[in-house]
Amino acid sequence: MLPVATASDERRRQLRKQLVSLPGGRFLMGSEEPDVNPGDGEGPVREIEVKAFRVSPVSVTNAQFAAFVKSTGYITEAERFGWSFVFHMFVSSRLRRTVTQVPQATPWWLPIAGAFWRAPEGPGSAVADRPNHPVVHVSWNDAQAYCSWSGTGLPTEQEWEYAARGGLEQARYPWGNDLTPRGRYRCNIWQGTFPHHNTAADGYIGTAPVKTFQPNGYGLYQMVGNVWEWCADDFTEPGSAPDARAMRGGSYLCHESYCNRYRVAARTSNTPDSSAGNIGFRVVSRESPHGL
Ligand SMILES: [Cu+2]
Repeated sequence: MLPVATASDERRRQLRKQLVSLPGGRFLMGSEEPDVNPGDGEGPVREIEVKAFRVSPVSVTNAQFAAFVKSTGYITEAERFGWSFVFHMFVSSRLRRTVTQVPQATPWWLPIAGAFWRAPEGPGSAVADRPNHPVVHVSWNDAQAYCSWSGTGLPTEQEWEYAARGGLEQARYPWGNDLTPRGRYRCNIWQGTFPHHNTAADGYIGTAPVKTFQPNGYGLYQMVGNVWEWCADDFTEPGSAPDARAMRGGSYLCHESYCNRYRVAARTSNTPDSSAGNIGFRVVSRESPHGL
């Protein structure tokens, strides 16, 4: 008897089919720029060889994550813990009154009961009008569960940076060295005075649809800005949590006055069970596309 292909199988096949093939090669990884956050371990610049792989042109979307949840019944860590971090400007005054403690170093992150991927600003919010926005409030563990279901994996930091650079050597951004070439915005970050006034000059205060702005030389969208993307690797820089995992690309909250981690070489980390309204992920496959 032939195995019966389910709707879920078809979904997963479609997900893998959209991946972009990148040839293997050597590239210069890292940065030694002087304005780099010293503890981030971006340098030294070194030559790295990566094998051929395929990568999603976009971050995993709400619609894609919804398909995974529908077919598996998966419950994210934010749902199990009962809360997640929401940026203060997106929290209603009613919900704000329920917050008793905020993180000292980052008081703009409010722990909101009932916030999770389908209710990104807490109870009463929804993603029905954001199917093509990146899924957020997903932990590294949640991302791994999605990868297992879809037959994909999280990129290593080497793969992520190779992909993000889009074939340019040692450029600051996926498109070159100028943040706004000819006055045009190329990514979704913060404009204005962080953390209280966002002019949204790039068009967005929060997440943007995943295919916003021009893709890089490899056809990959929003490798920087929009949402942080989990990578497979442990993050072992001094001062990081003992179980920390690497994140790359920066988010819609990044601003040069506070954190210039929307450069391709920039890195940060979080613990594998952490979630927030600006953390998502993108998937890769190291299998031959002919096996689909
Ligand atoms: Cu940042």
